[in-house]
Amino acid sequence: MIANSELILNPDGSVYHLNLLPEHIADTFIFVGDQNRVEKITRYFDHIEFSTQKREFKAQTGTYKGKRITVLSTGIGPDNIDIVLNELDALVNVDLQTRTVKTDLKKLKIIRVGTSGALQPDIAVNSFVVSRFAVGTDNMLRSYVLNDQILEDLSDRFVQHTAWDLQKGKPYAVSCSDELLSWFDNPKFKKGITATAGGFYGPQGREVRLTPADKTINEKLQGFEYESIPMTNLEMETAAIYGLSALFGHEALSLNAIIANRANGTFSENPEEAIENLIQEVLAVLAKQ
Ligand code: R1P
Repeated sequence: MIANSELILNPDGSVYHLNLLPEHIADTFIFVGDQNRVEKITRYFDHIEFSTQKREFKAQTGTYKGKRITVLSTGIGPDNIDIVLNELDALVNVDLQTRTVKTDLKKLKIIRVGTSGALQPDIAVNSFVVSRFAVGTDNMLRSYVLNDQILEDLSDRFVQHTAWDLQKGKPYAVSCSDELLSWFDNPKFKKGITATAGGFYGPQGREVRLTPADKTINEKLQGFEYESIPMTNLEMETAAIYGLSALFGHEALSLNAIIANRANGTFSENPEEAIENLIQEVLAVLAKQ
């Protein structure tokens, strides 16, 4: 039995941070970072059956062309992904009355619709990237016992290529879901490796007033590839989503609209339009599944 302190439930029985009950969620999720992006997606739904928000976690469940989907904002960063994946998994795979893990485990399908900075100069702002692999430099996943879905070879090569300072912890590498990737295997999505950082400024090599420990990190990331797939972009959630999904047994895929290009210093003149275009693409694909 899982103790009250380990899996915290609200007085109405909902999970502590997400404020959700099992009946509130679909098996298919769209994750977004920004809570204001949730309604940018659900405004296209046929019908919204449930909405809630606590802190940065806003959830709406409804149907799009008859398909039941939950759209959930995760806020920024891998620490939030730890909360989101653990609480969603508990909603489907823990009997919240008896506080025991169910024997028949459910697999969720999770698609991130995010924004990101490109690392390669030829990846234009306003284009889309799909993350074939993700490398997490954030350490969150290292708090768990890992399994063979963590790609040690990719991780080792990344450490070697970047001369990674292991005092910062060893980066972890994970694959996307092959099934979900097959849904988005089209030329509109550049297939790449996504680096996930545990912060926005220093952890992504940005220098405003403080000096990043590795000022050349982005050049190193730009030069990294694995199985002839280049490292394409840098953001703050994908590796954490892939890592926890791999450990729990859920299917995950991350899609990002490129709104900045870190290699040539450009920023989209209309990031909202870029994300809107990505939303349209994702909904069109989901409607066919
Ligand atoms: C940083 O501004 C945030 O934007 C990106 C990063 O991953 C980080 O969460 O993604 P979202 O637009 O999905 O939040």
